[in-house]
Amino acid sequence: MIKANGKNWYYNLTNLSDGKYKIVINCSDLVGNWNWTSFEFTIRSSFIKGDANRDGRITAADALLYLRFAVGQNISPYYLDPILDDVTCDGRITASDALKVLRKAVGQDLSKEACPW
Ligand SMILES: [Ca+2]
Ligand SMILES: [Ca+2]
Repeated sequence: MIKANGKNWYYNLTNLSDGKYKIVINCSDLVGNWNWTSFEFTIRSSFIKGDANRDGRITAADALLYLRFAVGQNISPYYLDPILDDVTCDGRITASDALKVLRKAVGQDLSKEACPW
């Protein structure tokens, strides 16, 4: 149910599963002039940075998903967020992130790097 309080509108989205969502709002005034806006958000009930396939472990499979994402391949049903999943502290997912995930997967100590993990 949508609730309105003056010009502020409220709608609760509940029981969402993990994933990326987009909300599109279409609005019109009294004479039928239309405008619209949209925004995206991500829901994650549990989060381990580097765990691209969300199985609770960081493995070479995760590094491969990072690499596939970095080169523009569809990794559905998985997804990576350039901010949340970034492991190289540059705000994007690149092959460097994939390599760092692989290094983490094989147990390398990454705690003393410029972007510690
Ligand atoms: Ca994993
Ligand atoms: Ca990065």
